[in-house]
Amino acid sequence: MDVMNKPNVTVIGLGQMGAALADAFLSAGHPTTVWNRTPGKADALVARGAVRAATVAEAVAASELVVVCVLDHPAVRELLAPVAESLRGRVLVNLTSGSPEQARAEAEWAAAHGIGYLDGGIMTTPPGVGDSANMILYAGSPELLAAHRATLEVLGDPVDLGPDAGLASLYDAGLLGLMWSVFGGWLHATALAGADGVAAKEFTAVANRWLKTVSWFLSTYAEQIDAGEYPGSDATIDIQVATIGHLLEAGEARGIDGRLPRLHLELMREAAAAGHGGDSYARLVEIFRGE
Ligand code: FVH
Repeated sequence: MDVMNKPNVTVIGLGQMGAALADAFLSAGHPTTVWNRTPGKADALVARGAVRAATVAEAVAASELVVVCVLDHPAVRELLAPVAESLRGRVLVNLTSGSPEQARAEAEWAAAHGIGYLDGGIMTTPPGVGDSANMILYAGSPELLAAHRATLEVLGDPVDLGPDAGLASLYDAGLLGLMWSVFGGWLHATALAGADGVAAKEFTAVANRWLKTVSWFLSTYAEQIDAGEYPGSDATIDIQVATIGHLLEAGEARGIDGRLPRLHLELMREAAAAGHGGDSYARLVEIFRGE
C-alpha cells in the first residue's frame, strides 16, 4: 500500500493485453510491479513508474494481488508452479484465456496451495482496458472479488459470475461466438448494401439501431428458453423461412456469398420439418442442444 492507499499490484505477462492492464493500474496510481519473459517489453511501463521484477518470484513477492495474463493456461502453470509457495496467502487473478475445464483445474491447483483464485475473461481489446463501459468477467470467489473490487475496477466493470471458476471462460467463449455471428451477419449485410453503392458507415448507422431491437428480442426469447415454451406469437419460424428467401435472392442477384443465410435457412427448415414451424425462432436452441 502506498501513501495514496492504493494497494500494490503485480502484473505477470506484458503482451498487448498485459501491458494494457499494467498501464491501467499505473494510471490509477497503483504501485505496479511487472514481469515479462522478454524483459524489454517492460521498458515503457518502467519509464511510467512501474517496478521491474527480475524474476517471477520477485514479482509475486511484491503484491498481495497478482494478475497474470499470458498466452495460455499451460504457460501460466509453467510460470507459477515453481513459485507456488510464494503465492500462498496471496490472490491470483488469472486473466489468461482458456477453457472452463482449464480454469477449474487452475482453481483446484490454487486451492491446494492455499492461493486465493479468481479467473477472468476480458471482454474488450487492449485499447478498451480501463473503460468502465467494458466488462471484465470474474468467477471463482465472490468474497475475493468483493475484497479487491476497488482495485480491479480500474481495468473495467467487474462482473461477478459466482463461485464456479469455470464460468468466466464459458461466458467468454459463448460471447465471442455471439460476436463472430454478429460480425458475420453484419459483414454479409454490408456487402449486400455495398453492392448497390451504400457505404459501410451509412449502412452501419442503421444496423446499430437495429441491434438494439435485436437485443430486445434476445431478452424476450431468453424467457421462452428458460420456460421451455416457444410461442410464435411475435413471428413464426415459417414466416422467417419465407422472409430469408428475400435475403438469398437479393444476395444471388448481386453475386454475394450466400453460405451464411443458407445455414440459417437450413436450421429453420430442420425445426419446421420437426413440426415447429409455428413456434418462435427461440425453438432453434433445441437444435443446438442436439435435442
Ligand atoms: N489481445 C486481445 O484483445 C485479447 C482480449 C481478450 C483476452 N485475450 C487473452 O489475453 C492473453 C494474452 O493475450 P495478448 O493479446 O497479450 O497476447 P500477446 O501480445 O501475444 O502476449 C502473449 C504474452 O504471453 C507471454 N508468454 C507466452 N508464452 C509464454 C511462456 N511459455 N512463458 C512465459 N510467458 C509466455 C508472452 O511473453 P513474451 O513472448 O513477450 O516473452 C507475452 O507476454 C491471451 O490468453 C489472450 O487470449 C487477449
